[in-house]
Amino acid sequence: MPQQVTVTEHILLHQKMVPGATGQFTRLFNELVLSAKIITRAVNKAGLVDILGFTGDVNVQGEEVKKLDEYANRILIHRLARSGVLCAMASEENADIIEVPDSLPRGDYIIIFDPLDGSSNIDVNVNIGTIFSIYKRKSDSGGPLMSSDVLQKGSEQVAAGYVLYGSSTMLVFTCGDGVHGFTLDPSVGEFLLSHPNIRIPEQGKIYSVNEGYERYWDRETKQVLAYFKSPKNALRKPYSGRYIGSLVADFHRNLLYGGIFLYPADLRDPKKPSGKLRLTCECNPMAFIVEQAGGMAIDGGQRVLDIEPDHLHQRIPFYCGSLNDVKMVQDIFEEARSGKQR
Ligand code: FBP
Repeated sequence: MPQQVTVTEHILLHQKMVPGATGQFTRLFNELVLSAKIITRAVNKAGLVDILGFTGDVNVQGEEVKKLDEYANRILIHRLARSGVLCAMASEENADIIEVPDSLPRGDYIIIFDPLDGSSNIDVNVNIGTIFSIYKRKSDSGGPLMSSDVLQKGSEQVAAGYVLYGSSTMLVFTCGDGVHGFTLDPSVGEFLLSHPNIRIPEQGKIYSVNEGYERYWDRETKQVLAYFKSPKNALRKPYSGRYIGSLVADFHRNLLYGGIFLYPADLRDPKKPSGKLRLTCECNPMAFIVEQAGGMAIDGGQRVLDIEPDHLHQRIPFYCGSLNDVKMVQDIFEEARSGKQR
């Protein structure tokens, strides 16, 4: 039986390769891993305890808050604040930056997270996830925290990842040295390396989009979908359509099999002209992971990781996955912008 590597071992090995590493990152990651285990326990027995359904509150996104979402958010904020290495946090569920209490030691790291992604699937036992994105503050440690410390471009991430709560619980992340997947072995309570150096196939065969919104898309976006459904595409046959409705689950499948996830801008809600997904806590971490795995992520024009966030809950159109597929989307939009006819 090959020796199995735990996630802590992997992080310690990575830390050795970082000049001047202080161990702060390992402590932060350990609290993230512990939070994932606590949330997994609640997700696994959700139907047996009073944790399904709504809390009755509405969050900063204008969405009704799910009890499990609120629970996961509370666990993450509590555990991460006790890592002793953070100067700030931000969550999809909280309107503003979450300060670390004065009573607790602080450090130079910043973490942004979506505590429970795929909230529409929570009550029906379909895969959901937690997404995280880690930065180092830019301003002087001794001085006041600046909003620019939290609103950094995705290309400044030092690490990003997700936990997938599915038939097994997986932790997939990058620290800028490739993408690695760990599976939780409940019998030992450890995340063990199961998917080292994940590479996304350059040519995809799956498209993931909520086609129910097609009538609200512009002409170019409809052309993009027509390409993936056409037998004249690079695959010489229509791609297979797969959509779970949890970004983490759709992304994970496409990362392993090859494909593209699309959440276009649409005209449904004038208040959300740029689509639904959040740049800082959903798109940036997935873009960092997919690029580290050999893929690509754009907002229909530019590289997601080059976008300067202008506020914490900014939404963007999102196209993410296999290199050839996302490049094709970029070409179709560029041609449309240059007035060329397809
Ligand atoms: P939450 O983080 O609130 O769950 O929102 C994000 C999300 O659920 C993604 O996981 C998923 O890809 C998308 O919204 C589904 O949206 P829709 O129901 O409009 O297809």
